[in-house]
Amino acid sequence: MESLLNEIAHCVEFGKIDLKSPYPPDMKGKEGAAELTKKALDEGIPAKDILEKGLIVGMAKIGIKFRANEVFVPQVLMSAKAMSTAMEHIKPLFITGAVKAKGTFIIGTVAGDLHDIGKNLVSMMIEGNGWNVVDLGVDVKPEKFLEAVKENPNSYVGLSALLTTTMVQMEKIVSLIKEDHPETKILIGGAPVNENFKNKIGADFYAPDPQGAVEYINAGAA
Ligand code: B1M
Repeated sequence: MESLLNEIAHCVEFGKIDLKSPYPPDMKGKEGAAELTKKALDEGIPAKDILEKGLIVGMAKIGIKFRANEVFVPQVLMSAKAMSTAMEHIKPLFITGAVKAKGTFIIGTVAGDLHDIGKNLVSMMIEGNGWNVVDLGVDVKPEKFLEAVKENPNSYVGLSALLTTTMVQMEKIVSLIKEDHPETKILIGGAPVNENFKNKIGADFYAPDPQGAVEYINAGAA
């Protein structure tokens, strides 16, 4: 069992999606995360173990490498694709209750801002870590964040901004959410924001990268 879970983690870490995927070249012709996840389920390995000891382990490794600049955006995207393809086999078990998400994470790029590459990476890393993600997309108005919080009590909220002209939206969103739901934890990220800005607007956490966001919410869920 352990070796199969290690193989699944390896496929996710190196972005090996399935048998027909030619990437990475040294794994061409081999089974990928999709087939191995199916095999593990067929062998009776609990879905929770496949998720926590296989898929999530692979995503965590790629997140750490990305933070250390050992890999770049394309590799993270391949890992996320391997993870999400494998998750197609696991997702039905969420519905039956055999696997439980760690919690819900709401994310969006703030109003006026259309940049979504960084936001998507954060979203994928968090989903890959066993969270239910509600991705509101780009150009998200403060009221839409509030609505999502109401619909998903006890969720974390992640705000992304790439423009100095749109980062100011974060302050509005934080105060709107905190007014009605002071217990909601809000984390922010994106190139123009930093720790000082986080303190100024009353957000709970500044994550410079996706791994930082994952570690923060995982610590809260522990
Ligand atoms: Co725009 N753009 N752009 N752009 N763009 C920047 C951001 C800019 C720095 C370029 C420059 O001038 N040097 C500049 C902003 C300047 C400023 O505000 N100080 C800029 C500008 C000015 C603009 C326009 C205004 C240009 C124009 O039309 N005159 C316009 C605005 C449109 C709008 O949003 N309303 C515009 C448009 C665009 C495109 C549409 C062409 C395209 C976006 C495509 C898309 O996202 N689908 C684009 C792009 C691609 C860029 C650059 C080149 C790359 C951004 C990116 O995706 N980086 C960017 C310059 C640059 O960064 N070199 C630039 C890769 C991505 C992985 O990094 O998003 O930083 P990043 O995310 C990181 C971290 O920040 C963090 O994790 C990610 C992974 O490490 N992170 C979080 C992000 N969100 C997080 C949330 C978290 C935690 C971590 O928790 C919740």
